Amino acid sequence: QHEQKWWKEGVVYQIYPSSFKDSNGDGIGDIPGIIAKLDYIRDLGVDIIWISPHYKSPQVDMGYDISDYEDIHEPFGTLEDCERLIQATHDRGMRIIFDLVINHTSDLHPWFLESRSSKSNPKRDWYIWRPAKYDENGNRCRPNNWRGNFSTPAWTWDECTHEYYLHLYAPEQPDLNWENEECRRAIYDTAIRFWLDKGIDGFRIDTVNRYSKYPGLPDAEVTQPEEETQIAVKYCTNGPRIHEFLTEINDILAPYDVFTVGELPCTPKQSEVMEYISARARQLNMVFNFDTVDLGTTPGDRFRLKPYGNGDFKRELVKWQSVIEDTDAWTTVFLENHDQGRSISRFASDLPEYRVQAGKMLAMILGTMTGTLFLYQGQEIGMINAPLSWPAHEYKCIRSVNHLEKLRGRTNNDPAALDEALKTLQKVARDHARVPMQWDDSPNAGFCSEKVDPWMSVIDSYKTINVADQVGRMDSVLEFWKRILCLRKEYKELFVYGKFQLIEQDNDLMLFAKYGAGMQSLTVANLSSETKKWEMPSSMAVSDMKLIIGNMTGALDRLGPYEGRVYISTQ
Ligand code: TEU
Ligand code: CA
Repeated sequence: QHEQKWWKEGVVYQIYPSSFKDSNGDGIGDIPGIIAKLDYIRDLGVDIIWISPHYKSPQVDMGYDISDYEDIHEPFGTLEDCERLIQATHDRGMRIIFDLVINHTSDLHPWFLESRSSKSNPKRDWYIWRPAKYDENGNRCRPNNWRGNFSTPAWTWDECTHEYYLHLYAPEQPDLNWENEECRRAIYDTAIRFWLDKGIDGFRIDTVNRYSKYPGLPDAEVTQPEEETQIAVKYCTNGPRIHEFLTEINDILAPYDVFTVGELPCTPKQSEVMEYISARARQLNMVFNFDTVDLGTTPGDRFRLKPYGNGDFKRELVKWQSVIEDTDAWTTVFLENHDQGRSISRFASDLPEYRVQAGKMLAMILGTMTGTLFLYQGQEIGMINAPLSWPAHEYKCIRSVNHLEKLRGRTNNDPAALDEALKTLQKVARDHARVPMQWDDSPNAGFCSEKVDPWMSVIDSYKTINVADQVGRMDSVLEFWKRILCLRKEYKELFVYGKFQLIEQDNDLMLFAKYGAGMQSLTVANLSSETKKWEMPSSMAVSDMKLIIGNMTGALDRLGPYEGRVYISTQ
């Protein structure tokens, strides 16, 4: 049994500041807006909030491009507002964690401005600079063939000093050189210690496995010969020094009662993940594995979709449940964040006749799984993706915009190709999570004043899917989530810390048992729109298994479309 900790049993709620709540009528969410909604969040049953980057930033990648770690993005508020937020969260008995984005900075960070100013600048080596290569015809070439995460080459030529710099994301997000010790120390002081001393309770660590690059930065294998650059995941993920760096970070955190959750993209291998999450290894308290949310996409090429089924969904979702069983590692449970389409749309059905059911069904699965549970703003009311009719210009995320631009260039603006791309974006674009939070059915969904345009369009579904409609209405997704979170706390030995066992019946049915503190539970869920027969596993006595929550009232031995139930036996 795992040792009990506040950060294991606490439910985390992620807030995307730009899109949560605008308090001053400029169409952009802000910190006072978050403060105004803290009671709403607490009433949900949330224990910890995680704020996506609120730091000073030119917002090329929505704040994941930081130009000052110790200051606040102006439209979000001031440093005092931020201190008030920390205080107000604590006053309500909740905790708060911040995003730690230290693989790269903004190209407008003073460190990079200095670094790029001359080859002899003391901060030159704080970023990754390389001279050009030349081909046989004397043409200038990039140092290697890597492609960044947003469809563009990973190197940008700098006219000032005539060298290239590396960026795994946008050109405006130059990668810091973690090999440089002075640079690391500066990161620790400003991005980490500064905020720990302001009393925050931990960090969500952005793209945590990419600080250490493969020595020599070799060319990646050519897997897409039609492309000018290649997927370089292997050479910039889980590099040789990463655990040394994380040990340094851990030494800083050790005196504080805080926790870390690291983002671990492109790392499906169990042995590799264990090096990050085993408690003995003292690296991170837990990580986000991407196995489930990356389903249907290609590693390193988000918009190359491939088909998958409910069998794959189940396999990936439960993968880390069994891994933590016999080890000293801890894990996370989540289906949404600011980089993902909405879970109802991706993994169930957002058709009007099914979406409420589906949202509750997913809540029962997630709410009874072992690990720290993370919810993303809007998930609690069952928000869904923007519709297929959404025009290209509504997509604002740099990854979507670059993808469309590249495709237009390559296909000579072929409308059929654009249609195809929009279909892909409608499933997996990050934009679906970034539209304004749907508070009520007034014209801007209660996110901002009706007199301004929100920075990103609201999606029409706000008229039927919104907080005001759901609060206090017992059949709503929101009230359902509240009940689930209560049950999760009431039976935490079972739902948070329990031993997990998957039970196979129909491919479209997800059944799992949990065991803990002498109790057992059974979660059953129909992942399809067809009615399915199921059976109580023979190891469980039907008479002992009490139904504690469900989203339909049908026949005992069959499950309607997206129906789910949770049974429990306390004997
Ligand atoms: O994302 C890191 C990252 O690599 C993801 O794009 C990941 O591959 C994907 O979500 C897998 O499903 C983080 C932030 O979450 C993202 O918003 C930033 O754009 C990125 O880092 C750069 O800071
Ligand atoms: Ca505002």
